Amino acid sequence: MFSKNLLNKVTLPVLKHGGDLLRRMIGFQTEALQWIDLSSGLMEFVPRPEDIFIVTYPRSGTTLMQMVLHQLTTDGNVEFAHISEFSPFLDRSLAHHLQSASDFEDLPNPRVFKSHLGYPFIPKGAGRYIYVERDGKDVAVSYFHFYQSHLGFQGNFSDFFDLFLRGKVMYGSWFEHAAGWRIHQKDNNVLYLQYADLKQDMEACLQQIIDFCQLNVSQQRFPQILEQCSFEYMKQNEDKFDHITGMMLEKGYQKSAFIRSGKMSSGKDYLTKSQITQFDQALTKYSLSH
Ligand code: PPS
Repeated sequence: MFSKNLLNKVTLPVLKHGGDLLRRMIGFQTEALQWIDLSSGLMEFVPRPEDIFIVTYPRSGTTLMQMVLHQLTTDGNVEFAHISEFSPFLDRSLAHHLQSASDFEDLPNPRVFKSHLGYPFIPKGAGRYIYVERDGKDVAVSYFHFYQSHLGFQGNFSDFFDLFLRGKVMYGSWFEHAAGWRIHQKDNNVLYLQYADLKQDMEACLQQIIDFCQLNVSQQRFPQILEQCSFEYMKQNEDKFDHITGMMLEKGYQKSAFIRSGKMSSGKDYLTKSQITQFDQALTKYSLSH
């Protein structure tokens, strides 16, 4: 009884606080390491004049813009496993070692990248930047839901909003991000769009994007593009766009591979003779020693 009481009163709180502290230290180190990996990846990145960067603060219409660019640079194809195949998430790929700068060398022109980087950090070259700004209050709400559904955030909206206002969220202050890009909205290589305009007048935005990227797309294709970029279409095909599927595929995980074949004796057919011998030897050794 003495030891159980001691465990409850002393050891558990020490373990808990020690664990929290360790978690925070590891979190801090992980973030620092990701920043180092991202910075070195960005230094190795070789920009091309044909590059198109879709840049946003998170939750501002990035995925919609990726789909728009995919539609405008293909014949309307939707036969992809995930939109990140077409436009990789530059910062995440580099920071998490999912892809390296040299992997991007294999992509055909125009390469289209998704990024949430602030203006000072985005690779500079002769390429084009499409920045989408969304009402900051709407971003806060969308980001709060993302933090809850994808990042295990336990607090309520008020807790999140406080962090958001102080820029203590991933990609920092929305105010700084938007202001940093807004200064460059008139630059020749920047097209500055509003999420609200994409919602209210996508046709006009399509034309602006076509002109800005010097693409050859006739207006006859607009109805199909509008349909395939609609909220309803993308919601119905969510696994082609969502964060988790994208991340899993980038990490090399495969879809529909968990409930795989469910057959007996497939090991015998799959293993080579030498692998079967190795297995049998290990089994014999294990049986002898137990
Ligand atoms: S992320 O995680 O940063 O890549 O998110 P992002 O794609 O930038 O933004 C997600 C929000 O965009 C909405 N969304 C759309 N709106 C209109 N039309 C289409 N087709 C579309 N696709 C995605 C998505 O629902 C998120 O907004 P909220 O307010 O959370 O619904």
